[in-house]
Amino acid sequence: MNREELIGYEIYLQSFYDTNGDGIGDINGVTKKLDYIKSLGVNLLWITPFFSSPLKDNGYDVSNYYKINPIFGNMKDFDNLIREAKKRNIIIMIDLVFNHTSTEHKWFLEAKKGNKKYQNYYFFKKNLNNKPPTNWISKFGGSAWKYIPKIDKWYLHLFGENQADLNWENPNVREEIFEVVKFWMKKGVKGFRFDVINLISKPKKFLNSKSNDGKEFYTNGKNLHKYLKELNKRTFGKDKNIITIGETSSATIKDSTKISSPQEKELSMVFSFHHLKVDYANHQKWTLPDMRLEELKKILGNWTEKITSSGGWLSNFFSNHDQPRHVSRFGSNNKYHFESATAIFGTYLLLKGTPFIYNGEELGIKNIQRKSIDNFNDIETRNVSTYLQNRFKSSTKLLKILNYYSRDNARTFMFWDDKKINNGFSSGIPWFNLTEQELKMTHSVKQQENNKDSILNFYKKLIKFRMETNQIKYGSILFQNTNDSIISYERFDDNIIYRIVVNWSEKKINFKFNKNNIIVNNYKNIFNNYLLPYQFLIFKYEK
Ligand code: TEU
Ligand code: CA
Repeated sequence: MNREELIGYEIYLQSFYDTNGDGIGDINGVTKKLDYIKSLGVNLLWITPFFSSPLKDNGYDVSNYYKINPIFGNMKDFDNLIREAKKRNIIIMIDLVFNHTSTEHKWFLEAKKGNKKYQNYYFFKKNLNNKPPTNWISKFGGSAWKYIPKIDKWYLHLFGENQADLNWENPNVREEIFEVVKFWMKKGVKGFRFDVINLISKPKKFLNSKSNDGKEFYTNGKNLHKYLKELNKRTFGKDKNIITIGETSSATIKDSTKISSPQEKELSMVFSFHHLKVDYANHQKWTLPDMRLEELKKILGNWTEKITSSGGWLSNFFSNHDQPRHVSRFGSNNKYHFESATAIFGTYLLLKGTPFIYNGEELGIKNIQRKSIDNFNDIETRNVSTYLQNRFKSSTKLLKILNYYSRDNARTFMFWDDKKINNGFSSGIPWFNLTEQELKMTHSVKQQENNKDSILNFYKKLIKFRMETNQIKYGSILFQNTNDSIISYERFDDNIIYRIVVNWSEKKINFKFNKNNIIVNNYKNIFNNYLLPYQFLIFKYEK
């Protein structure tokens, strides 16, 4: 399938569907719901990591790349999933985490014992003056180095201390990684997401950082493109049907274009995150949100136009398992819930690129509210909160910030049937606790399937429209200069123009248009001189 024709969907495995009553979503749960996924119009299914793991970061800490964690199922279940997905023309995309391994991976266990060969699989540095080798900060808070007294050395971990960074400079490490990819290719996997892939190239010398976090030394490092080319050539590059996505936070337009341009032979596309930092105050995630819509418009326009016109390709999305639920973040939880959920979806679905839906957003699932700091589940939120506690005098403010950004928001389970226990997610006790009130916050799949005016049915209708419309799949894109809270762009070829107009606010906005050109609208009534709150419109014009 071509990149233009793909509709992606991300499944957070432990929260999707539990088939054996242990409270944890599993591989068989995905297989059971393939018809649902198909009914949405999805043909590319990304499943978060299911490999052996101590689950300190919910599977992004892999201890064996060749084995399936028994809580998610076994190899037979996986083979069955691949087979059933294939019958429905759905590509399964697995999530490979190669920037780091779990500290329980056998390579790390060897290294920890003093084995030089395996120490060279990671970044181990001699202890000089009982201080970390550099001042770099882990993305989950605290120093990026951890000391092991027994061998008197420090190792690098850009994420949690149980996630040790792999040394891609070591050719043996790259060989090991290629073997893993080939193993899953042999199993018939046709899609790979590469976790934080633009962090893999580390510097030769480890120096102190002026900005104090070290990002400048390892983000889009010197050998990134070289390694991606090698990975491509040695593994998936041999199969034209394989789709690959790089998760590349903080990549530049230039690097993203290069990574995703077919002639460069690196990856098929990238996930960029700049548009999801538009509410960070002072470029800091853990602050009270300060939404800048102008910046969002600029980034969406700039990135999509520049990258796609130079041959590169983006995966477009507003939610994933690391982000707050977008309807709560950028839209409305109450009065305009339907309107804002459909408006945000329409904004990104019709962009040039491959759209990615995050499980539950098609129901309009909302953020949750933890009542106390101790109630958070996610490792990032927990770590970060310990470092933030001294910065905030009031714990109410800190709790507000944590509730806004915490990854727990994204990890709530799917609502299949509100008549059933745990909304049909599991017959047991879910790994993720929701209050009675939270269980009622959004209608389930079953209820929305039976309501033609639901968010879910709007998703289906719009996906169908995208799939049937060449100008949206293959056409050009041009953002419009709009003031106020309107996001608008055109998708066109030589004959037809579609103009997408979205009101990203709760205000009515003066805006004149011809009703006869409207082909999609998320309201029943239309006034031709203003846009209603979160109104989403598609106009069609013949050239
Ligand atoms: O995410 C990388 C990443 O950039 C986010 O975790 C980000 O650092 C965080 O949300 C910023 O505040 C990937 C995975 O998607 C994530 O789930 C993993 O925890 C992380 O890598 C480490 O593997
Ligand atoms: Ca289970």
